Amino acid sequence: MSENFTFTLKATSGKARLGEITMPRGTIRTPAFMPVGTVGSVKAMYLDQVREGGADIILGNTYHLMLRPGAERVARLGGLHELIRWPYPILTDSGGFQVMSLSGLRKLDEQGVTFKSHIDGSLHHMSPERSIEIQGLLDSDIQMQLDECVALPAEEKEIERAMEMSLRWAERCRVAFGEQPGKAMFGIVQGGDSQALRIRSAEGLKQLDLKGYAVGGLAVGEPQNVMLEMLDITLPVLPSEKPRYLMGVGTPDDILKSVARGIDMFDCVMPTRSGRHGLAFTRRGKVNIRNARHAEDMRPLDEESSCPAARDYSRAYLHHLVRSNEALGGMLLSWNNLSYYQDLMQGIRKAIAEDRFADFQAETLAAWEKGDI
Ligand code: PRF
Repeated sequence: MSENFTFTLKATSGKARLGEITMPRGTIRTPAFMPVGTVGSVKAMYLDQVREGGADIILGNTYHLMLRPGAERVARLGGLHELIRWPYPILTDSGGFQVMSLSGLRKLDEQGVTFKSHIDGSLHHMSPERSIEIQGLLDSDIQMQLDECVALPAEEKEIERAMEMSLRWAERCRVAFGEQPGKAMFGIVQGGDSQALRIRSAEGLKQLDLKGYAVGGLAVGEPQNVMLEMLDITLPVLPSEKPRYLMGVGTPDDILKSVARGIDMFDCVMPTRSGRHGLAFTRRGKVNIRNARHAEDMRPLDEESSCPAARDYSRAYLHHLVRSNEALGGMLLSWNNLSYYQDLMQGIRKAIAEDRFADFQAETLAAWEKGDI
């Protein structure tokens, strides 16, 4: 296994890229989907299943883990990998985005962000340096800069202020991170729905010569075509030899269209969260298993799936479990959904290797649109 963090482009199909990130804890096949393990658990899943389903890397959250169990405590316990029993790569988000969406009272200025814990109301401060320090205490393999994500729609001035500050925070994070050969710190492009600001953000980050670049501030209220337009103008600015990560995205449709534009990494709570709410992803579209029409349907979700949850359990049983609020219902649907997402990524990678990504995209969306039978 590689001592260093490296990204190798193996093939392209149109703008879609097949690649591999190697680092001491493992290899990440890209395009990659990273299951979200916010508090150090991929909700309702055993990590063995997450791994078996095809995940090369999972995501953890600085915000949640600093509040509970605490970054210093995780370090004393041997780091996040040791604690949660996942020896493979972990990417941690920096905390800024979660502070904005979850914490109570918060104050954001050049120094960082002061916020109230959503757990016990206690007051905390996080600077760009402290975010990197926490991610180091967690022993995260891919660390994200602290940034400010503005929800859309927003005033251009407000988007510009947040983008410029995120750029200055990127520099501070880069200094705090220093040189760590087997690890990486990624910058985050901001700039809302403004083409000019997106380009400025990407150019500013490029100067910092980071190991990877994320696109943030999207899927925050804007229509899909705006998100895709932002990718179209941002990605050509970023260095092609570095991985690109679209944060918090998305639906299978979003993923296919973003891969088509050159995105290499994704994370999203969608497969696990919607699984816990009774929504199943299948090759033939989404199935709301709570719906009465499944009550006596003895067919599985997908008889051809590689996942036992999809193949071996009837819709009638899944319907009953979800309606009864049984934990097993959420477990089986999360398992099914993460398998669906990982199978989609595997299909994407194979299609790029065979230079038929556009056909694969069209076929996948057509089968999805034809709908459940
Ligand atoms: N910044 C960070 N994390 C994020 C986002 C962001 O803009 C998003 C936006 N889709 C999701 N997660 N740090």
